[in-house]
Amino acid sequence: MHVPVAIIGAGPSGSLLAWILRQRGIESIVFENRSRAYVEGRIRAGVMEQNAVDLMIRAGVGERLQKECMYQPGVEIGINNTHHFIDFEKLIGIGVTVYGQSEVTKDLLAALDGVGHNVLYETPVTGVSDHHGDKITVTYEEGGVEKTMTADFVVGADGYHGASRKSIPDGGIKMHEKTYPLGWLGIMVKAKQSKPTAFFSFHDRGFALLSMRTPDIQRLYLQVANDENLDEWSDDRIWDELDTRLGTEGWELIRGEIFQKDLAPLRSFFCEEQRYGRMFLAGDAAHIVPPTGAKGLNSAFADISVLSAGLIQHYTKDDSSILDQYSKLAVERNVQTQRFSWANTAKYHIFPGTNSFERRMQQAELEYLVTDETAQTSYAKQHTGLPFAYWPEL
Ligand code: FAS
Ligand code: PHB
Repeated sequence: MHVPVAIIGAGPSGSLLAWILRQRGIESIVFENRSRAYVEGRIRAGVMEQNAVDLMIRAGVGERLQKECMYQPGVEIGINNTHHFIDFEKLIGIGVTVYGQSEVTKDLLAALDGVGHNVLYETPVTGVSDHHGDKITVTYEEGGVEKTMTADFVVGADGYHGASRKSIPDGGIKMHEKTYPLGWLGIMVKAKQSKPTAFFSFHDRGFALLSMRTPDIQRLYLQVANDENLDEWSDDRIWDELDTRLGTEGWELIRGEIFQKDLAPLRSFFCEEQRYGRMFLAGDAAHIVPPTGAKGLNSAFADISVLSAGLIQHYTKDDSSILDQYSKLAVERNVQTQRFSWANTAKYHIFPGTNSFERRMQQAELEYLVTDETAQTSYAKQHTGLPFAYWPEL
């Protein structure tokens, strides 16, 4: 069996790519390791840059997003229990959008299902070979039977732990990685909003973040150790700690039923190339950022915007000029996203082993941010997102 494009992973990257290519009549097959329910049920990102929202709308899968999303004109920053609003709208005329990644994934998989697109769930890819051949080969397991097929191109959209990047021989591409001695304890809560926008808080006891999914579902995070034992965190202990790190005079954090708790270790990782022969890497398969910049999903969509533009041009105009720039353009944008996420993580978290001088300087960094309009404008530009180098012709 042979297809033009074999996509590994039906997360936001893989499913959006399959959908966009299909709009232009380009055939693809999507391999997904897990069941559809599992993929849709994963709680991850929640903040979308305007470019990511626009890409969903242009691709014709933005209807529910536009109805149910929450637009945020800025963010609130906390510095040891003082609260400060940074008004992105006033500074640069644009804000961010809250719409859960699980909702994005549901919309994309429903759209693909609606047109009977070939998404093979519970069908793990176990290997990729002939990267530099006339055709590239995918080995996968279907119903416990090992099978192979070929494609013109493979897109590795299978996340950090996927098979695609692992199929590249050592030294095939350069990679950079940093793991932080930090984790985020995340909770999903049934409660009314306590703030109109996301609220990032620096506190001597550690970082805390208040975010949301809907007016009635809140998403909150506490900085903990990256190997924290969640059993030691009762609901009351979590709420008390959130109150301590987020609280201020005259403001109340509204409590509610915690219906999910999770722990995410913080990591920075990226590849210096996002192409190896006939295989392209996109999204978390190529780069991971600590969530402090809310960039994970948005960087994935930036990759898909350029890659889909390149594949469409290749198949509809027999011109590979965009495709040949994909790796360079994707890495250029991602390096700046890495820098913002790393710098934000350094600003807000309390690192083991830092002394009072270093912490005072972190606080001073934030005090400068909340008092200087130039610094706020730069922050707003980075938080709302860098441009997409190319957009698919749809
Ligand atoms: P994904 O990891 O979403 O999707 C890859 C898909 O490939 C998965 O469905 C997987 O099952 C499948 N797969 C893997 N191996 C396979 C194989 N061998 N064969 C077939 N399929 C295979 N970003 C934020 O901005 N804010 C957040 O709060 C945030 N929280 C996060 C929390 C966690 C725990 C994680 C891991 C990430 C978080 N992110 C967050 C980042 C997140 O949003 C990612 O950037 C986003 O999921 C990237 O999407 P994909 O590239 O599609 O990768
Ligand atoms: C979220 O809503 O889950 C979220 C928001 C902002 C971040 C990270 C996560 O920086």
